[in-house]
Amino acid sequence: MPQQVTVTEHILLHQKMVPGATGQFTRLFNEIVLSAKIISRAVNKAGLVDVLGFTGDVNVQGEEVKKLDEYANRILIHRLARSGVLCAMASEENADIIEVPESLPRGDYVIIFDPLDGSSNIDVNVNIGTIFPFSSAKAIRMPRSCPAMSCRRAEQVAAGYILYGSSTMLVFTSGDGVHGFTMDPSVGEFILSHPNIRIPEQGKIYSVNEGYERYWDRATKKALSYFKSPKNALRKPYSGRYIGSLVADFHRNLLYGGIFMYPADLRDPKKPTGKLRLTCECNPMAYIVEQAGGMATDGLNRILDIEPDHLHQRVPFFCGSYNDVEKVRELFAAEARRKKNK
Ligand code: AFP
Repeated sequence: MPQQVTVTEHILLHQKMVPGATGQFTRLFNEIVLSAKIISRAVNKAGLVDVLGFTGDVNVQGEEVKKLDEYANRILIHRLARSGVLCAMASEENADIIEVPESLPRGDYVIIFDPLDGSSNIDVNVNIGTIFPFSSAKAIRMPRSCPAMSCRRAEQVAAGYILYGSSTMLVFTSGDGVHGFTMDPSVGEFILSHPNIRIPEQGKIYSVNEGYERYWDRATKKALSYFKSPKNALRKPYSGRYIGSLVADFHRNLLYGGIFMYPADLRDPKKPTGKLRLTCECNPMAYIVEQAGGMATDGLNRILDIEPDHLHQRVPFFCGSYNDVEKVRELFAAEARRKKNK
């Protein structure tokens, strides 16, 4: 019988190797795993039970809240608050920090999550995901006023996502490589299926909402034309693939090689720096992609070096295979020089 390592076993083995480990990380991770199973069950039954459609509310981002979004948010808040290891948490769906009730024990960790990313795909049965970075508050100044501050790479101790796709997968890193686990529904466990994921250095896919090209800056337009040109490093045009669900687009590119782009655009004056949120979307994906050998930038800066100035800050995001993201950086640097010399 093949050896089957569950995610819990994997985490416990990891805990044994960390001197002075208190078990808090393991506890928090177990709550994430349980939440993932509960959300996955609801996602799999969507269409049969009353979880499709809108709640009628509008979230902090000004977006209409989907019922499944709200369900996933409630599950995560409920489970994580009871983990006993958090000093603060925040969700993409909530304007402010979510307090752990006084009656519950607290610990050294901070977690920010996007409970159900890609929610516009829910009602049409297309892949969606949950994203979570977490940080240790021990090593840093108390971040209660802005846990976003604690989710910079310097303090980020783990990041991962759950992809609700043709199967449910949990992919995460705690700083020693990226590992993927696939849910075996017959035993209700995530089993190690993709140890030590490495993103190909040279990609062959670009993922971007090309419909908005007319609103992009010059460097982004140049990047797109590079990826579509037969004179690029691949010596042929890249394939365009875009699901519109960050977790799914990211996961495909992580395994096959490629670049995901959500650039700044002038479409919505309220979001001139793009759509994706630094703390709960870009930071965790940047941490994962770097651990897998790739790169993530806003065009000029490494994503993990950007200091968040508020919880729901948005940034332009270019993430994926090393050579592809490096090319984007070169184009942005050249454009910055051109502007300076004008
Ligand atoms: P929704 O949660 O509103 O579907 O947004 C998903 C998302 O945040 C991210 O998962 C996608 O990559 C991106 O937005 C898609 O945005 P566009 O629809 O503007 O391409």
